[in-house]
Amino acid sequence: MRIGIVCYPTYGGSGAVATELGLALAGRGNDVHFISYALPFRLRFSERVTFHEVKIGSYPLFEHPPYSLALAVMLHEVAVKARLDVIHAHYAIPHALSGWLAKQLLAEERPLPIVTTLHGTDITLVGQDPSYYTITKFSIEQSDAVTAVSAYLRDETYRAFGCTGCGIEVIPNFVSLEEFKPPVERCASFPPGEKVLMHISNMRPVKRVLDVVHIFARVNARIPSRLILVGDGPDRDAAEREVDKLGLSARARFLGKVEDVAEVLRWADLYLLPSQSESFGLSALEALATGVPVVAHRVGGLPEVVQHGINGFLGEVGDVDGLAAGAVELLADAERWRQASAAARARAADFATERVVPQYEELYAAVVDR
Ligand code: GMT
Repeated sequence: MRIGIVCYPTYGGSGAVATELGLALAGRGNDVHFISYALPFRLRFSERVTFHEVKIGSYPLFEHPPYSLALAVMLHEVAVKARLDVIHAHYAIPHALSGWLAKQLLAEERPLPIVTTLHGTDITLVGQDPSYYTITKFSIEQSDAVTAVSAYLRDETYRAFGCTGCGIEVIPNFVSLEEFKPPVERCASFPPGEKVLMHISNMRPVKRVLDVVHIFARVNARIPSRLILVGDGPDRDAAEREVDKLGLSARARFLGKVEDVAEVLRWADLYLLPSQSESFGLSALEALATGVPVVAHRVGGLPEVVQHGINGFLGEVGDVDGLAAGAVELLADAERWRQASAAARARAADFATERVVPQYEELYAAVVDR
């Protein structure tokens, strides 16, 4: 099939999922066209992948150039030139609406099915903002098919937007078990016996990065450890200041944005994701695939990924002491950690690329044949 994928190119889960999906679809013989305002951060060359950069016309009258319209025009242009069978919009705002507009532009010639995948903050935060609510509801309901990355997000969409007629299908995020896999041997960069705790995110407030620092401080007081923080965003400076204030600068490293998170994850003994809200937690799945147990909050879709007491620990939002205790329990006993690590890798297999990507292909075929 000829598939158009529209997503954010920035360092975050929805862009990562969209990009890995496109690459996997190309590897399975589909022609994939990415459309965005910049090259998606995880996009690597692939013979059957093409990137189309959205040109956003500017004019002195515009304080905010209308990206949604420029995107719609580009989607229509690519749909015509590349004879796209379907457009897959990742993250409802504004991608689902731009897809609907492109569909209208082509309507007199032929149908152009729009599949929308809901990723999280498009529903739980941004979409419920009064500035975007009605158009988010409209664009979801106008999509030819809608998926959500977790049952939690499907149910939250029904609760917050109605959309009960949409028949939202749950297709979870996925992970390459070849790319994300346990290390052959422990990373030699850290002193023997010390544990490595890790967090990867865009460090927005929803990620509660200060909790990461406070959990680490409590763990380090019991078990000599290191903290690796990957990514960048609005809360990074506050996290760095907190690390300094707690006298932990010698034990914490801020790597900034890293493309090859698979390699970095292989350094870790434990992954921390104490988010306020998390529709799925792609980074937690990638940690599990690496054999790294996960300590997180029992929120959103995380309980659909991390199995408390088996391959990780799930606690209540704000219970830093509780999450730290869970982390120590996983790290203090080598055999306990080994069992959790093996269970983490086994759990990740439930979300392997080979199991999930065909579900999207079946969905595309269903909307194209409709
Ligand atoms: O995690 C982020 O803040 C980025 C965000 C996004 O909108 O790109 O990620 C969302 O989509 C990911 C991929 O489906 C999910 O794994 C994340 O849980 C979700 N983030 C939130 O719900 C906060």
